[in-house]
Amino acid sequence: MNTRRIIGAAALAACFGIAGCGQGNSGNGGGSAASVTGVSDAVSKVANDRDLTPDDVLAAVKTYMPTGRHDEYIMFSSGGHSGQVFVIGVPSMRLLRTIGVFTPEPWQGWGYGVGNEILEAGNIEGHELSWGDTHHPALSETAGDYDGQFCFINDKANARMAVIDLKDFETKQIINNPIALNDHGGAMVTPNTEYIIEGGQYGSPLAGTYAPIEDYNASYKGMVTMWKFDRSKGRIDESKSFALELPPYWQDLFDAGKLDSEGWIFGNSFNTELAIGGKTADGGTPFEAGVSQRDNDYLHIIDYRKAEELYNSGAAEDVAGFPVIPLSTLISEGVLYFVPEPKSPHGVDVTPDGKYVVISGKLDPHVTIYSFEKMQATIAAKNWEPDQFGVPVLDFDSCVEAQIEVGLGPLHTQFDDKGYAYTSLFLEPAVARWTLGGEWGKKNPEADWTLVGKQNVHYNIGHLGTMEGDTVSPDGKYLVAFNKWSLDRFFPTGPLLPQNFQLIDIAEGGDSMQLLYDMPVGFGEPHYAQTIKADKLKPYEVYPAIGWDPNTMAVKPGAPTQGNERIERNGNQVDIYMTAVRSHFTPEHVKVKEGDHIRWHITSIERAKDATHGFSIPMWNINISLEPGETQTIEFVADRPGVYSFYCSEFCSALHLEMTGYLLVEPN
Ligand code: RUQ
Ligand code: CUA
Repeated sequence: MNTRRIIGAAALAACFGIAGCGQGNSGNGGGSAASVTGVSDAVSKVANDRDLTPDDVLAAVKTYMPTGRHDEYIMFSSGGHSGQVFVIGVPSMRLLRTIGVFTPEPWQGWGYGVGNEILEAGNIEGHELSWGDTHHPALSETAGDYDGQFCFINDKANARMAVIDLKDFETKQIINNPIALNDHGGAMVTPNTEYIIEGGQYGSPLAGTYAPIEDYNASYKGMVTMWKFDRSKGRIDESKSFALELPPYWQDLFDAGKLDSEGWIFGNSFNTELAIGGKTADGGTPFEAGVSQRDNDYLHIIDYRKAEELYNSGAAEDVAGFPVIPLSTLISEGVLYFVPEPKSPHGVDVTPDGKYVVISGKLDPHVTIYSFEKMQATIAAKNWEPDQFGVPVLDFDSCVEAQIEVGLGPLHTQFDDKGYAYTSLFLEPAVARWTLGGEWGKKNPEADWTLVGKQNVHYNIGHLGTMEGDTVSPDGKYLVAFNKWSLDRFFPTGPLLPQNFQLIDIAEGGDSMQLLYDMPVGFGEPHYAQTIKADKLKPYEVYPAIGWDPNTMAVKPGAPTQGNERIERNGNQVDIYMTAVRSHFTPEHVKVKEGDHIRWHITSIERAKDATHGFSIPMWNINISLEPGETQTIEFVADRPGVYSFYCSEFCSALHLEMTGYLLVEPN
């Protein structure tokens, strides 16, 4: 017999706590009770026909979003190799928006007329980069809580950082790190977003210079960069940013201290072996083995406020035009400490109260929890031994609060509102739920620092994210597992399979997690996501005024407006002032001469929500999106004579196909 088919209406009704299935509720004269009763019978039939269990039906009810209703949370996910950021509603797991960041994105015109200067600012020494490997989105914080204003994201591949303004969900800035080769430990923010942290990854000579790999210990460096964020301008201020030189261990992730530990940042590292890889025949040890020889690596404990003072007092040295505080200064001034951490660590996560730092070693089945207070006492007591670079290595036992065996391949940890922590277990693969100690530990009934439950995931989980899980007041409620392998979960799309975001209900305590939803992710390998309560976001519905420049977030002086559309010629410089509104461009004929330098200014004079126009000039690689009020300027040289029809590429109105015109390039 098919065990699933045992569910009858009663079992299903139990799934709908509100349904009162079979109790009648007659006489109520319609409204919800009567109709829900009816629905339950229908649901019962569908569930039987589709071979669904009561848990399946419950999961569906918990995630289904009726038309017109909005999700409670909004998740900002890295897009991995796509170089973008994806905006996803939780719990429905519906994709709401792609934000073009490091990679051109045609629908928004990102790189096709919109944002070109921002993308070009990310080129490296004249080399155009048309992709990035986005890893860790970080939402801006005020007093340790997401404030809904900005989102930052790193490009691990090319050591770049981007700023997205959540007023219009568009990228406003991309900066290159002038001294780093790649970054992994970014983006993380300090509790008031004074700084965006960008740790490096693989040791390298600073600033793209050359040094033989045999000189690794002396010439290769590690580093972490502190990018100063100017909230009023909504930009990173490079002139107030600085870096710290670290030993050439491979710095991995970072996290900022909060509350008790505010003013400090914590980063882990691997390859404290200083392995340089290479072939065994040449006396080398391949990286995989070489970087895993020691039992411990080093958690980096950094007093960034003290580093900031040093930078302000001129203690930084100039490396390729960028201020770097030398390692020797960090040591002598008491800015940098280490504490041993278990084998090949990966995640480093500060608890919501800021009192503890949780480390997971990929090759150790425990999470190790360090007490910030104990670290400080150990520093004060000078209970340390120097490492080979002279950095004080604090005594492990004096700093550790607890170790919990959670399972195989622990990576990252997140928190909820009930004093639980959740650690991803890459190898099992599962999510482990365990209890915190201290005041936060009192929020749940179980003993402190204890494993209380596990939830299998499918498969090979990397990061995981709870709702507002990196803040001083996480909401918990749901957890999303960011799984790297999906294997059998979806229809196989050839040998390249989607990743799998799995939504898990964590609202109840104890061992009661429920898997709710699988979201196939077919766009690169997203690493991490942060999720914010939707009502904290206050995006524009339309741009505030006609002629709005999203680059400056202000009205652009001289932007085309209705009634002053024109074409101005000055030698071979031609300025076109055009407006767009349903369903025409003005002017519709644009006549220029071969070789003219064109500046095409175009404003959408729409004020209606969602009345977006596109503006495309086929054959010229131009395709932009004009949201209501937006103005853009496109520049190109009309070096090909001919007749070209430009058109609106967004189905904006019944006469959308008529929203067109001619660009006539007269031959010389
Ligand atoms: S990390 S591998 Cu965030 Cu686990 Cu990039
Ligand atoms: Cu405007 Cu189509």
